[in-house]
Amino acid sequence: MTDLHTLLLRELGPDIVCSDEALTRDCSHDESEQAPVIPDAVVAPTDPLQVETLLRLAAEHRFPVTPRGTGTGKSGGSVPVRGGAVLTLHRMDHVLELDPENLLAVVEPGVTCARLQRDAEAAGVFYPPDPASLETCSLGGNVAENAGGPRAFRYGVTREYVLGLEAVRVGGERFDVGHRPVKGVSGYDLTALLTGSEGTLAVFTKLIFKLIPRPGDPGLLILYFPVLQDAVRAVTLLVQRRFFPMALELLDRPSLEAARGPGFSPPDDAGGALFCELEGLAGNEATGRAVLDCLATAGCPPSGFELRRDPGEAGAAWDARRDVSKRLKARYAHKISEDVAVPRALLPELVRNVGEIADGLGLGSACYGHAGDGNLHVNFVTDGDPSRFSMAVERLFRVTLLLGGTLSGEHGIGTLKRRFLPAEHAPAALAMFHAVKRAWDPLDLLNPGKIL
Ligand code: LAC
Ligand code: ZN
Repeated sequence: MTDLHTLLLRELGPDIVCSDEALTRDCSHDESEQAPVIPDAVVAPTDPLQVETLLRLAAEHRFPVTPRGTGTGKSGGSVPVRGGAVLTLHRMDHVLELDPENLLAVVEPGVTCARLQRDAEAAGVFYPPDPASLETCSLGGNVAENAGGPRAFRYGVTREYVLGLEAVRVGGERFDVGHRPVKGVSGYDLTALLTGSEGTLAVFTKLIFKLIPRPGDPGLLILYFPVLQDAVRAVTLLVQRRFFPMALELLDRPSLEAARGPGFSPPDDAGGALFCELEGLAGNEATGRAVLDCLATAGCPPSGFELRRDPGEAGAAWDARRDVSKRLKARYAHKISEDVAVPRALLPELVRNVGEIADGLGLGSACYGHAGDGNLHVNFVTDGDPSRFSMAVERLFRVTLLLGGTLSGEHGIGTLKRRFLPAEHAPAALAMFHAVKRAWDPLDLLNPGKIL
């Protein structure tokens, strides 16, 4: 038992300070390549007052605190790399308000994304953000990472839905930021600053989300292309011709092979595919035909397609798509996964470069994800020596930035990409990042070792 564990046990009690080895091990890692670190103590509050107490003690005794949702992050954001306490918010999981009249929901940070989606749907409204881990990921984590997902293409990322929140700073002070009306420009937008701050500035204890009216039931048009470059080109062609599906996702051949299973069997000769989610089942056939005509006219016809209107069949394909990351990991001895984004029309350039980088270093690659947003999960894979991954990633980032892109579309910087931050941001911007961190957490106790 560590000294910190003993201190916290005395102050917060055994219901809140966990002595369970399995939970402590869970709190040592996320879903990224970041190596696990066992924390000195794990605190699992059920009430904001306990969060206040922990963050007051952290300032008094100067120990690090790493906030955590359910550990589905992809950049090391919730790994306690400097030791100290992990603050796991999974027990604060109440939906406090669901208000279809005002189109808003107020929830605690441990509520899962899927739970809010289901509650919203039952009330006849819609919460669009849909990260692949939606069944298990927590909304607190979604806001901390500004999570995306396929539907960000039409509806935008988590940021667009956070109206306000309640947070606690190191020292234990709890306060509200933002507003409940959909509009509000009173003071600096601290809600926007905290969204995507990766748990480095404050801990969320309550979240106010905007909801929207429910769209028509979706169907899924899957387009198969003979070569990957055609699938990639089709993305911009469709957008240029004003098609605006709910989601527009790309899978290259290795990703299609990983996704293959009982509910999803792509043709063997497909070089790439697009998942095009269409709104309103009644209009699906007509829209589907219009998409196919449009691509044929533009000289980029798919070699095959499937229209899945049945929710079970569409759901099976989406399950396969959401599982690609895990299944790729299982197929290769080593995989490193990146999350770059470029202006959409430059995706063909990005994909061409990924192929060249992988070939040049004798690695495999797999690209899939949110092509409609110019955001691809680029994976380098090998069953041999993974030491060339770092060179591959450096080259990938160089190309991405030359194309006017960004290091991370939705997974965040965390521990894994922090050394590359100066490649993307000017010294003056980095100095402002540091100044912001100092203003909120001068002792660098809250989620240290992340982003900066
Ligand atoms: C996905 C996760 C990895 O899109 O972001 O599958
Ligand atoms: Zn993703």
